[in-house]
Amino acid sequence: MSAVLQPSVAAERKSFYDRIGRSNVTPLWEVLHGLITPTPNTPCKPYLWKWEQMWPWIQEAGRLITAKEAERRVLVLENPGLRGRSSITHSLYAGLQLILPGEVAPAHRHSQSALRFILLGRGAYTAVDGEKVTMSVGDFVITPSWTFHDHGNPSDEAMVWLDGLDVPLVELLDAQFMEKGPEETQETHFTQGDNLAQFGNTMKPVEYRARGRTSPLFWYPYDRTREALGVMAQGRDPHACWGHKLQYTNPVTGSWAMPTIGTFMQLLPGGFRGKEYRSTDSTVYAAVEGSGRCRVGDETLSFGPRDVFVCPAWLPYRLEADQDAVLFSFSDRPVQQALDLWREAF
Ligand code: GTQ
Repeated sequence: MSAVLQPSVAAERKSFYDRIGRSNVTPLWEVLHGLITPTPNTPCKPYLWKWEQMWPWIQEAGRLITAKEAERRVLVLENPGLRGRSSITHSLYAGLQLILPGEVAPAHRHSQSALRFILLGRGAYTAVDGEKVTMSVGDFVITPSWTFHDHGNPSDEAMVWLDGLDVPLVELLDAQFMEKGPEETQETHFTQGDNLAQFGNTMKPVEYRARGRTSPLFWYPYDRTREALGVMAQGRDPHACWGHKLQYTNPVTGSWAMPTIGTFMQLLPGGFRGKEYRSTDSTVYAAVEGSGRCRVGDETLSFGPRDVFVCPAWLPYRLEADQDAVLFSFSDRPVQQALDLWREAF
């Protein structure tokens, strides 16, 4: 356009933009097509973090700083398209947290919601508002918004989990609050049997009153999830795109387990060759069992246990499995659905 523009007109426009710009005013027509795009224009890129590369660095971090000193000893997984922003997708944060035997990560609370997905070890705990759960590989654990939480590892093994938080989303909305706990570790009782008994059996205590949208069940043990997927895989055909896939729910409402982060577990049967899929929620995957590939854009991300990878919004991808593969995943789907923005295509 500017090639055919008369130099005098171009100069007049420029001078106009400069004058109004000094008062914080700008012409829409110069930016419109970058703002309102035909399809999502995410800065998020596909990427794979291999466990075999991460594990030595996690151990090195363990030698360099204590959990107490760091407050949270986490290596942040930064999307290559979002460097410097502590983001794995445009709306979500992810990191690998290490807690060594005998360590404590002190209590704090924040308005950001957090999930833990356990990658390595067993026997460390997280305490949420005075209730403590011990975690094992494959468990999904929720820390609801504004609940005090500390982590500790009384076991004799290192424990590593994937943290997923809605940090960038809460930042976008300027709704961040955070405070340290009155004590480093909370007075707690172990609760997991009790929590699962109350909310993990398609029943709830009659006196239960919800305090928010987050699931009152905050520990989803892997053995139950894995068994469910195994039974489904015996009795039915896999979906052409996603195999056998379950979403974690709040058992009281039937809705998402967390208000801002959708969480899923899926089984891809051995030999599975998924059809192309895309959705507007950029998705973080963590492999639990088996191995396979995600073909996304012109890349092939080959995953095995404990690898983490990300599929950006609206970019078509296909999932493949060698042996039975189990994948945990999370995204901002609940937020998009609440706002009538979510789309998928396959
Ligand atoms: O465990 O509370 O990865 O507050 C980042 C911020 C973990 C946590 C993270 C956090 C936490």
